[in-house]
Amino acid sequence: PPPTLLHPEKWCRGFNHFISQCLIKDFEKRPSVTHLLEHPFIKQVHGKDMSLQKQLAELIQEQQQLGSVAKTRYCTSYSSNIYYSLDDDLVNLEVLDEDTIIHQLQKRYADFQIYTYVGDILIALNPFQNLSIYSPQFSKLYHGVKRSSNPPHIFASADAAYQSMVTFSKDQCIIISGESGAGKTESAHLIVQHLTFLGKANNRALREKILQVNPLVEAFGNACTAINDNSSRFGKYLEMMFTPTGAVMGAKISEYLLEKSRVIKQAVGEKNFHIFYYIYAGLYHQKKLSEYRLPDKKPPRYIDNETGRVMHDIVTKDSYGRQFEAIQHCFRIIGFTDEEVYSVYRILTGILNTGNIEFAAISSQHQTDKSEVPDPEALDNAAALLSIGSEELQEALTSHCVVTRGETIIRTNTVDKAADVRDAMSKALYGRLFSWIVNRINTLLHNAESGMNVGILDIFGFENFARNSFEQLCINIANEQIQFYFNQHIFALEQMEYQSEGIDAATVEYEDNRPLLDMFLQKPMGLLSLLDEESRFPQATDLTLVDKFEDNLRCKYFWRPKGVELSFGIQHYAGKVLYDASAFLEKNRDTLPADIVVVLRTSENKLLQQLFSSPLTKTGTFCTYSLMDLLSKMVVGQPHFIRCIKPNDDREALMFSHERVLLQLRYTGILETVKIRQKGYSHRILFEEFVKRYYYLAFKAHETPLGSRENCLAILEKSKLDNWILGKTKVFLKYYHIEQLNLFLREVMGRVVVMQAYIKGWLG
Ligand code: AOV
Ligand code: MG
Repeated sequence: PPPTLLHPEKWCRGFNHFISQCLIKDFEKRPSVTHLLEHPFIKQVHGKDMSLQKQLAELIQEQQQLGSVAKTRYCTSYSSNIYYSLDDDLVNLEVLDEDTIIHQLQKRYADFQIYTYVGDILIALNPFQNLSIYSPQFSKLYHGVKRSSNPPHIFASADAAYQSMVTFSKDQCIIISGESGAGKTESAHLIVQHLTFLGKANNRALREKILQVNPLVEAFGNACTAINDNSSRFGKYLEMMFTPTGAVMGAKISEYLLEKSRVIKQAVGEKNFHIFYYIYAGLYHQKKLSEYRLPDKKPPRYIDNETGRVMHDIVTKDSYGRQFEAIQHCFRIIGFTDEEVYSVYRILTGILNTGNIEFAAISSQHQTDKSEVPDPEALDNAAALLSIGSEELQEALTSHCVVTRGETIIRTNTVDKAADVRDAMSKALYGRLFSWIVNRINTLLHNAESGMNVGILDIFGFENFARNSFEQLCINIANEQIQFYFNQHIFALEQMEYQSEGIDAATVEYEDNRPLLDMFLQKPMGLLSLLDEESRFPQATDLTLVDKFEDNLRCKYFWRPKGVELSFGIQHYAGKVLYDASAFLEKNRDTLPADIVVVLRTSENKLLQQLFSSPLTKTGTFCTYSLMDLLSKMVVGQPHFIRCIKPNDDREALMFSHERVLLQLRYTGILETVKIRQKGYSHRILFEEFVKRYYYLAFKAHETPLGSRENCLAILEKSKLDNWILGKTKVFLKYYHIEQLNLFLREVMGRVVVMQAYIKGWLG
């Protein structure tokens, strides 16, 4: 059949690149459609089919508009045609050294080209300004086209994962890494945005819901830190589920290691989780503070880290208030009931009031370790909001039961102990509320039908502050594991397979962080095991913990600085970090006294009851478990990597710190990645799988060829690719082969479909 039978839209897309090259440069100004129709090229193409001509003309116009609408030079390059630029991919560099790579990235950054490929991996430099390259027009550009038709873009990576999922019915996962503030969370948002566009669900409501998930979860899980105003304080794995034909049908999130300690205390210059400010400001502006028993002159202690600052912001700026409205909107769209939302607000404000409970010592002759609540106001407020008895709460805060030899004895708490119990309660309330919200979203967005998914991993980035505590250690170990996972996929697995398949491919040396991970994770002598062990001794102190580390971790990655007792250093893959071990044991134990649980279970608030109905989590080891869980999830799907890079520490647009970028390129192993992508074969497919996937290219549709070496060879030869290798059981392909093969496949399949329609129509 003549090619005109292909769907015109598809046809145009396929020729996108060609059209831009041939045509756009012929039109200096934006031409009208009639003007375009006069162009000899269009006249010549399908001279008789006017509707196709018109579509073509419109397509060109659309492309032109992109150019003129966009303000930055980056965008203009879209219309200035020649899209295939060798600069787009570092693998094309002839000279491979740090200087050349960095120079290339710097040049592109100055030109607003924040994205660059390293083969199939995307490097994303944080632009620290809004670029107009994420509009619906751009979504259209990155939809099932060849990667080289457009400049590198995060949408192209989302598209690659999506196409790969649809073509091979296989789950995918996109792993976004980079240090704190490098742009992981923004990238994750953009991917979700583009995937919802690609997986056009007929169900608009569902699409809307999915788009609200990130803003809602991040209001509860993100906070302002010294590095990033919207720093993720938890790890998030968002799976978008699709039908076999690729329509969005649901979503699911998993959360890891929420930094609960932030609820009760924040470092200087940092803040609590966003939601607390939103709710306080929202209620302030709605004049509802008294309903939630919050003072209107001075914000609660938990959010008043820099005295006066928050109140000033709330009164003078309304942004927090507006955010509160946005969150209410998110809850509604996703499908939370009014009752549930009301319960959430009561728990949040209950936590704020809990933080204001103060204790004083009662000293009598006999008992010096007894405490009381001298001013009952905050206590009563907290109890009222949590729908529990005020006396019972006071009791649970100031005393605890001990069972010895079958007898229950009540012991009193000192002032410090009571304050610790209070804070532990706030942390537990918030942590469980957060998990409940996540689970509730999953129930609301879940779809029982089986399908495929694209998962997006966005965790907290590597951190190195002036003071680093237990939380930084957990965060940095998680990043260490992601780096290991990257190394495994990019270097280790690849090289192992060359050997076992008898292929002689040059080995690329890379920095393996396995020994460091072993130091953390090995049982029973790894750092985390030692920490858990020490957490089980009631007599242990943070000092005995550091001593234990020093005695057992005898390797070059660990050291103990002289003169500072509670401190120890770790040489992470991303740099040296000095940790302060104060409160490590307490944070790892993360215990909540049973007395508090008993009281909270009596709550008349159904949601709160539910939060504490499940058995208490085990103490310790939570860090290890969550990390393992995170990795096992990722290993399932086919990975796509996005490496975010922070061009400067001042969050300045257009500023490119040579030194900072170089450091990140070094520790992420970008130079080695470029080398292995240049020399290596990133795709290794079993003969059988290869034939199953691509037999269309060399065999007839009704044939079922064997998954043999010869048949693979036939397919490869027919598709006229070069530079591939056949191993003993696998076909070894370069990253770009996959795109070429998939394009051929789509073309052939398209032809088959058209042919069928044609014959059907002809017969019919
Ligand atoms: P992170 O997720 O990597 O840090 P974010 O995604 O929160 O970093 O990015 C930090 C800030 O950089 C954002 O708030 C934006 O202001 C800016 N930014 C990042 N990417 C873009 C972009 N594509 N366009 C415009 N601005 C951007 V952390 O969560 O701290 O590890 O724990
Ligand atoms: Mg983030």
